[in-house]
Amino acid sequence: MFDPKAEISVTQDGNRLFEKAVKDNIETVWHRHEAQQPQCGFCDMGLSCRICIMGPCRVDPFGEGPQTGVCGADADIIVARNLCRMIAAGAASHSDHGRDLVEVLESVSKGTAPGYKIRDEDKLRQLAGEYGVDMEGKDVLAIAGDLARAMMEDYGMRQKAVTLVSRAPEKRRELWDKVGITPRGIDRETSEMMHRTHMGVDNDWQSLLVQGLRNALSDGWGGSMIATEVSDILFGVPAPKPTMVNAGVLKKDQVNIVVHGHNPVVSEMVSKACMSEEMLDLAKAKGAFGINLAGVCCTGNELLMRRGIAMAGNHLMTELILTTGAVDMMIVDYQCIMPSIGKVASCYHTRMVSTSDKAKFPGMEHHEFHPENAEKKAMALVKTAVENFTNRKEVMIPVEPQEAVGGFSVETIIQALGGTAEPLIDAIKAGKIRGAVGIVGCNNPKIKHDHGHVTLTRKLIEKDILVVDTGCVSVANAKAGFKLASAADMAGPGLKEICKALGIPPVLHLGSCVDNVRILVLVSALANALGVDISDLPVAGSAPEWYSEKAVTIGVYCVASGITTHLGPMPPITGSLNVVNLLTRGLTDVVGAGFAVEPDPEKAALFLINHIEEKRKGLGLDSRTL
Ligand code: SF4
Ligand code: MSK
Repeated sequence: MFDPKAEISVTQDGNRLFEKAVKDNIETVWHRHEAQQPQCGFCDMGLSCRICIMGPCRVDPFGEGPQTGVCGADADIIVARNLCRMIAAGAASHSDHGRDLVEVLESVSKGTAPGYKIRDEDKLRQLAGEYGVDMEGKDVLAIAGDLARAMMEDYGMRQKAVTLVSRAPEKRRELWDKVGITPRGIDRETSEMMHRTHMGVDNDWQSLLVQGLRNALSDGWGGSMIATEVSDILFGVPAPKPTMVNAGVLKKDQVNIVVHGHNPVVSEMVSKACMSEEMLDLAKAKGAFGINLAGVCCTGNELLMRRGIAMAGNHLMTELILTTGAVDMMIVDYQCIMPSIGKVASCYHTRMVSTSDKAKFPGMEHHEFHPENAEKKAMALVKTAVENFTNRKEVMIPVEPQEAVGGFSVETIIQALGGTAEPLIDAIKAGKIRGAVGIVGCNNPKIKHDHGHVTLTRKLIEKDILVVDTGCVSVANAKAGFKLASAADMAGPGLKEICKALGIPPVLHLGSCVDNVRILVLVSALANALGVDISDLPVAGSAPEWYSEKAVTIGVYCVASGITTHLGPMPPITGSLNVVNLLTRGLTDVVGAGFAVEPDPEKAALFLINHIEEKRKGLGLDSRTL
C-alpha cells in the first residue's frame, strides 16, 4: 500500500495529485511498478531471449547454469541482439511518425487535406533544394508533392545514403563511410536489423552492434529529421513564445482538452477547432468561460513550440492530471500513452479518444483521423468535449501555473545570435560558455519523478554550461523555472552574462523527441564553422530518466554522430562485459564518442563537466580542472 504522502516527485503538482490518486483509489504507474518487484534479473541484464520458440532461454550470469540458449547463442550474442531490437523499435517509431507527416504533405499537394497548408514556404524550398527537387516554374503545391515523393524514396531501397546525411560535417561522413555505418534507406536499416537478429543470421555481437549504429543513424539523420522538417513546413518553424506549465494550466471555469502523444497532425487540427467561434459560443452556452487546450508529452511539446499552448505535464504526470477531475477530454495519437489511462479516466467524467489507425487503447473511444477528414473530426471532438463540461464533479487543481518560454529552433537561436553562430562560438572560445549539453528523454518510475532532470540541469548551468532540452525533460525544467530569462541568475557568471545580453534563458527548449535532430543540426553548424568534427566539440548528451526504446535509438544516433552521452538508468546490457566495454570505452576509438551510465545526477554532472573541459583542452581552449 502506498502512503498518499509518499514524495514520488520533486514537483508539487506531482506529489499533491499522487496523494489525490491514492485517496481516490486510483492505481498509478508507481503502484504497478511496486507490484512488479522484484523485476526479473535475467531480463534486467539482457540475458533472456525469446526470439524463437526453442526458447525462451536464459544465460546464468554466475557461470553455474547454462551459458548458452538452446540454439547456442551466448551472453554476448543475446545481449547484443536484444539491444539491437530495441534500437530497431525506436527507429521504427520515430520514422513511422515521419512517414505520416510526409503523407500529409503529399495530401496537401493534391488538395485532399482540408485545413492543412504549407506554412513555411522558405523551409519547403530549402528542403526541396537539399533533395534536388527541380523547382523551375513549379508552384508551391507541386514542389511539396515532389518533395514528399523524394522523401518517400528515403524510406525505401536507397543503396547509398539517406539525403539529409549531407548536413553532417564532412569529417563525420567520411568516418561513417570508413566504419560502414552510413545509413541507407530508413526502413531498409530497420528491416535489416530485424533480419540480422532472427535466429541463425548475424551471430557476431560486434557486427550486430555496428548495424545497430547504422540503424540508429537512419533514424537521426533520416526518419526523425524528416519528421521535424516536415512539421516545420506544415505547421511553421518554431520561435520563442511565452507559455505556462504544470497541472495548474488546467482551468476550473473552462472546458479543458488535453492532447497526448507525439504527432502534431491531430493536435494542430484540434487547436484550430478550439479557436473557432462556433465552439467558443457553444462553450459559453454550456457555462464555460472558454476552451482551454493543454498538452502532455511530446504532442504537447509540438504545440508549445509553435503556438505557445500550455503544457500540463510530462510522461509520469499523464495519469495524475486526470485525477484533477478537470479534464473534459483527452485526445491521444501515439507513443508513450500508458494503456492504463482509459481506466484512470473511467473514475472521472473524462472522455478518452484515440485517433490513429495504428494505436488503439482499452477504455477509449476511437475516432480515426486522416488528412482528408481531420478538420471535421477535430470540430466534432471539440464539440463533444464542450458538451461534457456540464458532467464535471469535484475538481482539484493543485498549483498555480509556472511561466516559461519555449520554442527555440536552430533558426531562431541563430537569429537571436544576430544571424550567425559566431557569437556563440566566440562565447565558447572566451570560456563564458564552457560548452553545451542536450538533456533529453523521459521519466521512469524507477527514479523520483523529475529529480534527475532538474538536478543535472541546475548543476550544469551553474558551471556555465548551456543546456538545450527536448521531450519530457523540457517540461521538468520549465516547471523548475529554468526557462525564463530571469533564470539567468541561476547560471554561472559567464553564461549569465551571455543570457542577459541576448535576453534568453540558460535552458533552451528545442522541442519534442523527434526534435533531438535539431541538436544534430546545431552541432553540425558549430563543427562546420570551426572546421572540426562533432566529436571535437565541448558538447554532450544526457538522458537522466529514460525509459523507452526510442530513447535508446536517440542515444545511439547521438553517440554515432560524435556526441558522448550519459544515461541515468542502466540499459539491459550488463550480462555481457564485452557489450558494456564496447559501448562505454571501445566506441570512442570508432566514432569518437561513447556512453556513460550514472544514476546519480550530481555525479553525472561531474562527468559531463569533465568531459566538456577535456574537449575544450583538445581544441586548444582554456580548460578548468574540477
Ligand atoms: Fe533460445 Fe536461441 Fe531461440 Fe533465443 S534464439 S530463444 S537463445 S534458442
Ligand atoms: S514523450 S519518449 S516519455 S521524452 Fe516524447 Fe517523454 Fe520519452 Fe515519451
